[in-house]
Amino acid sequence: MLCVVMAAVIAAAGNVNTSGASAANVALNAEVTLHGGPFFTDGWGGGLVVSEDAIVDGVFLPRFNRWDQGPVWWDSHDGVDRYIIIDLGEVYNIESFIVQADDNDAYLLYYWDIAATSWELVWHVPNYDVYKGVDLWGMQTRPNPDDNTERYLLPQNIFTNALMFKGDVESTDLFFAVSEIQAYGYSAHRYIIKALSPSDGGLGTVVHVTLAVTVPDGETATVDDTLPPEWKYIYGTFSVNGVSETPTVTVTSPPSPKSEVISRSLLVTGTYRIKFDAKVTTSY
Ligand SMILES: [Ca+2]
Ligand SMILES: [Ca+2]
Repeated sequence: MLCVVMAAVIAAAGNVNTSGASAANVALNAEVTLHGGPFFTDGWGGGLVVSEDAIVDGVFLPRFNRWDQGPVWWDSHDGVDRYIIIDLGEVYNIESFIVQADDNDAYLLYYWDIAATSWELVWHVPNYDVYKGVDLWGMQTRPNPDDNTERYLLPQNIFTNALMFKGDVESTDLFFAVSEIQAYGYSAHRYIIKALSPSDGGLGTVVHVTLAVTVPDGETATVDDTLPPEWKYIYGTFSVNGVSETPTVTVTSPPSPKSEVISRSLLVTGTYRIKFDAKVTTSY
């Protein structure tokens, strides 16, 4: 029997948000879904129906644009709890936001706390019905209606893969609208790729593979172990910190020789010891 031990310590959290690197809008073209009740109904009449993708298309409407002529809008006079989910697709370290929404409402922007598995408020987007003594109307950007590029900087970065946006029913005329949500940050997800060596076993050998990975605070990882083509993963032998699991096993596409890739995502900070067995099925 042979053993292969590999260690991977991924970059410290502080290295993700390297000073000097510019944060990108990580919500751009993300997947948006509308929930809780009908949108684009009632209102003032004559409101436009638009794609929910308008919220993340990177485009602001002209300042003072009418609330129901271009944004995603909803009428909450029926008391139904509506909300918008933005699925970012992977985990990001986010430092700031910009929102363009109807002036005379406050809004609640939440993020999905991966470790706590709950929605947490990240920005209570202010009501700008009156801003700096001026009575505004229509679509207005927060934090700065005079500057669509100014960002609301969080007191501390968050680490998330999804956002939720709602109207604040305590501060509104119950006609809500949003035309743009931007989240500025950095990818916090690392891919750890390990290719095992054919020289670690001969024909018929069962090889025990151990991979040690430390995921620091503020990051997540996907570990991909690629077997040599001569090896075959032995099902039922995969464990993480001693607990049996079923990993994601994929086979690399042709051309031959095909290899198996054994994957596990690590979404919570910690130290992991991943073990599995493979058998050498072809001589080389
Ligand atoms: Ca937009
Ligand atoms: Ca309103």
